[in-house]
Amino acid sequence: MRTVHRYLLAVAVSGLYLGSAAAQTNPCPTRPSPGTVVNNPLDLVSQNGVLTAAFTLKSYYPVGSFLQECYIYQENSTTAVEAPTLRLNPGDKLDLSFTNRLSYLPPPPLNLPAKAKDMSNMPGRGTPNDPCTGGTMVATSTNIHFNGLNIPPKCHEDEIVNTDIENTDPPFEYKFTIPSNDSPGMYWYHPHLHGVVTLQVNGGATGALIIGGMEKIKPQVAGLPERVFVIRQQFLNPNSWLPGPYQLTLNYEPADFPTFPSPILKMKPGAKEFWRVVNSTTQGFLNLQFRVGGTAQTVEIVALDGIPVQTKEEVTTVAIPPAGRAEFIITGPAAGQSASFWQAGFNTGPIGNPNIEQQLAVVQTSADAVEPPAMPAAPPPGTALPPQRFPALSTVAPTATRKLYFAEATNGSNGPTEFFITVDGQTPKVFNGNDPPNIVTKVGAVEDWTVENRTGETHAFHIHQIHFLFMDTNGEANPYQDLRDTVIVPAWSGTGPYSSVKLRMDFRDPDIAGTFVYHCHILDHEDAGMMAIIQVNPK
Ligand SMILES: [Cu+2]
Repeated sequence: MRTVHRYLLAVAVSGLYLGSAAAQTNPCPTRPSPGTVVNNPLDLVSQNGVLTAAFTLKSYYPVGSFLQECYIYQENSTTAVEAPTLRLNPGDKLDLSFTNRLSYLPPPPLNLPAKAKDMSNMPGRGTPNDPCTGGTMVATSTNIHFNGLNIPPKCHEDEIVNTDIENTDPPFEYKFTIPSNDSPGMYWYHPHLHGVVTLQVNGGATGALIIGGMEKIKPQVAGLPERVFVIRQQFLNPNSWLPGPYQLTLNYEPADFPTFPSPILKMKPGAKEFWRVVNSTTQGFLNLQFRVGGTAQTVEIVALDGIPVQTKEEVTTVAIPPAGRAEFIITGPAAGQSASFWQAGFNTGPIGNPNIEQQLAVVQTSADAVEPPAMPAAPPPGTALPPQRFPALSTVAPTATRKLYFAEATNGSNGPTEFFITVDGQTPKVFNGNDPPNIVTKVGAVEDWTVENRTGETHAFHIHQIHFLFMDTNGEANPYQDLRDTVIVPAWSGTGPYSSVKLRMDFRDPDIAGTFVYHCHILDHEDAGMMAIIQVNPK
């Protein structure tokens, strides 16, 4: 039985005031200062096929500054860090013990009448105090989504519609196995409880997850220094409902030049490096460039959304929607040349929010620069490739075709703006986890979906549990025919045919049977209703 969240506004408001009236001290590990060297996040590496770890989620909201939400590893220790990178190999188990200790003092401005109203309409949830089905959601409720992983949509694995973890004991246990045929690549984790996702991701509760073995599929990365970049976005209004000032951060270091000096990357002259970037912003579309002497350099794409690319893909601008990942090889500047890492800016359409150009980091070269650890060596020639999922998706005949569309209403009955993702022919409705699924299919299906954008702003289509073949945009073939779990759906100009993307969805894996979601990964849109449910029945 499906249950959903009730968001009782009165409870939520009173729940904001936890603890005493005394000023809160910052429980989060200190974040790096502007203008300092950028380091990789701490790596937690699986041992003998298991990665065991414990996180505590805490928050801090200093008056007049940015909200912080931190996944703390080794709390109460001098080596406490936030949001380490989880590193596992195909077939490994993750055993993550998670404790929610969110409290808001002072409360963040939950000035979202549309959201609150949407959620207050939802029926009550299931068994109280069972994080898998029940309890009443409050502002400090949370859960974790493992973005991009092709694992079961089950409680304690990767289920986010009903899983609601409160600030109580005992810890909640996430336990799952990385499929043995999963691709090496970059994934990420973040809260995904409908209604508070924007708030919590805005506070920085995000981290990377890397499945090892890229050098076995893409030997060109073997031995290269490996950098892990988590790009986040923080709004002064942490719900970022209204467009306002925001700051990008690179591994938590402010990337806000010229207000602050830029983050620093130390490199050896001419060094080739393997960069792994996750866009964990709440709503930022990134056009990444590595510039030498002011000119964007060609970079070689190795993987997108955790899946190694099929064909040679060389670009000067790496476009990543919110939630997307890009892994690529850069060649550093010669001694004496200037170089920098940029968000080149992204036009999100006539009514989209600004995504302005921003220098993310500057490179300092020296022969004795300390580089990050290198990727493993390539396997000996002739070694068989590890098994890969989504085989030959481009040649599979689809079992069904569907059309979906993004739409917005500015005069809806539920608030100033409603956000929808709708199956063509159904009535547009904001997300309600208690509604019947919008799409029902079964294990084994391979479906071609056209996703239209009927609005004047860019959206980011994302689906849980699976990847899809990204076939075309506005009828133009994607030259790389790569696999994604998140894709840019361009803004519609307002005249002529709607903008659209065509995707081939792969529901062949029996392990992903169940109920899960697809949505816009602009998190404000998701929180405001631009999400829907698909049910994949067992074969
Ligand atoms: Cu959207």
